[in-house]
Amino acid sequence: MSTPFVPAVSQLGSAGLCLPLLCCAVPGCAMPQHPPSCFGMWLLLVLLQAAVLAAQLCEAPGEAGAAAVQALSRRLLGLASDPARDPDPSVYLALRLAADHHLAAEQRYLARLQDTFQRRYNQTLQEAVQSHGHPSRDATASKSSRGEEWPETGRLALYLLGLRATCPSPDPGSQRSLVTWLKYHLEEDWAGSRRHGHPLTSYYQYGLGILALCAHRKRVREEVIRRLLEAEHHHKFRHAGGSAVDTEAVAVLAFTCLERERLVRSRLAAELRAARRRVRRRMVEEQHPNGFFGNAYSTPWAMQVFIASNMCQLKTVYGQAMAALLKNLDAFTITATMAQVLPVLHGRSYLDIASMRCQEESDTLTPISPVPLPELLGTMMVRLVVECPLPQCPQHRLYDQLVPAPAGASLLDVLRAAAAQEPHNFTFDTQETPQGPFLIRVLGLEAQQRKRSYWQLLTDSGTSLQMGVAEYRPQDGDSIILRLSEW
Ligand code: B12
Repeated sequence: MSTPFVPAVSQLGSAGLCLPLLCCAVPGCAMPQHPPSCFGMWLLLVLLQAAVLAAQLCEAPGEAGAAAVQALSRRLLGLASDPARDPDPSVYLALRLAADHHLAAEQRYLARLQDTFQRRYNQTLQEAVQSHGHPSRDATASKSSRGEEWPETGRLALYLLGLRATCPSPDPGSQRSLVTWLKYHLEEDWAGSRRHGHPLTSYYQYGLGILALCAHRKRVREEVIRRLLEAEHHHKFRHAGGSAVDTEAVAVLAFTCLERERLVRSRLAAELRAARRRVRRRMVEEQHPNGFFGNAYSTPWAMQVFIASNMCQLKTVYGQAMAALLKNLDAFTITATMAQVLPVLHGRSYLDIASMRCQEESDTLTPISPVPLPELLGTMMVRLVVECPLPQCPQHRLYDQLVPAPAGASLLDVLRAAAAQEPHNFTFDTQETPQGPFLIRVLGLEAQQRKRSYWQLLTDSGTSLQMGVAEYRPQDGDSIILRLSEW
């Protein structure tokens, strides 16, 4: 699989690159004999060649790997072409970071994203303050089902990263107000973290916010960066029921960007470098024997850290993770997880967004439609348990019933079957998210963002499920626990 700008460089041939190098090696043949523009050209070529080699070293190896990655790219394009699905900036990023493109479809997807975000952020921050006395959060913040409002740090950050990956780059003037809004959301998150000990959204979104501002070469207050650094240092990324890998990786990408773009003073840069090494070491030490860092879905994020540090040549570590992903590609069935895995399969990290080259993008990708799952015959029996161990709950176990459902049904179908069965004593609600339907209420008890509570999905052995209700398919005889937990 080749990167889009390979031909331009390789046409110049290795001789073009080797001559100046040879010249440097010969006594008396010093570079100053060459005019500075020639040296600049030479340096550019070396850097380009290095970038090409880096992406090639990091991408899925072999013909079979390339074919599997292309099939996944085509499936994501198929899903992205469906106008019934809300546009998601991560999907656009995955399309842009791929080796092959469907430029017209990408353009259409961008237009849909712009429509969504521009409508949300049509007022400048200043106008919003003037008309409401404070920024009108209605237009810009996410609302929970009960109308609680939260900063939209992560989504806006992903959208701004998407704009940075657009070819040709959109007019910077049009992005100025979005950048200001992102700074505002990040500051709100930072203020929240001082008040509550954690950002209002999450450290994952906080990290994305810093990364996106950095990719746009915007400075972030040192105090805001230090908050993320301290959180990493004090192991605050891990939360109940989840691993820290995804968040650690996003934070390290942000740190690497700040260092690379020289947006921080040298002392802080040294601390960010140390954090990057610390996280990388931890990832290597904690890599599972099966090759994953954390689980299948956090592994692509960890791999981005190695790509961004030019360390995919750590063959045993990176190669094992890549092999594990290729062996488990069928775990990536929904647009959100496909979009997170595709960049690394192409050997790219989100840091490559800051140096996208628009020339010679290959435009041959064609979409394929999702294949419907084969229908299984018969029924299965699933035991459904609802637990509420928090102090505000009336009792610990609130529900425990056997639920019959069609074989192969998703957990969501099982919940629907439970709600439909006599004596109608089970109720639940979900909220649509880019990751799929998120379970927010069970038996009238709502998970609250403000209290950082959520409905955790577990097996009866207490293992947290790695998929959401629409994606997970229980087997006959399984027990599933829905537990109101804090994260
Ligand atoms: C933070 C986080 C959470 C927080 C979200 C709360 C919050 N206010 O931020 C909490 C702890 C509640 C959470 C819960 C779960 N999570 Co979670 N979460 C994440 C994480 C680290 C970041 C998400 C984020 O902020 N994205 C950025 C924003 C801009 O994108 P977004 O799509 O708008 O994000 C929202 C939704 O994604 C939603 N959300 C978070 N997790 C999940 C999981 C599912 C299945 C759904 C439908 C929605 C959802 O909350 C986000 C914030 O509002 C991701 C890591 C990753 N690689 O994506 C995992 C991740 C998305 N979560 C995952 C999982 C498995 C879960 C759980 C199913 C775990 C469980 N067994 O209970 C539950 C969801 C159960 C339910 N009630 O439906 C997996 C999903 C894998 C997959 N196949 O889709 C991920 C990828 C982690 C991983 N590496 O395994 N999660």
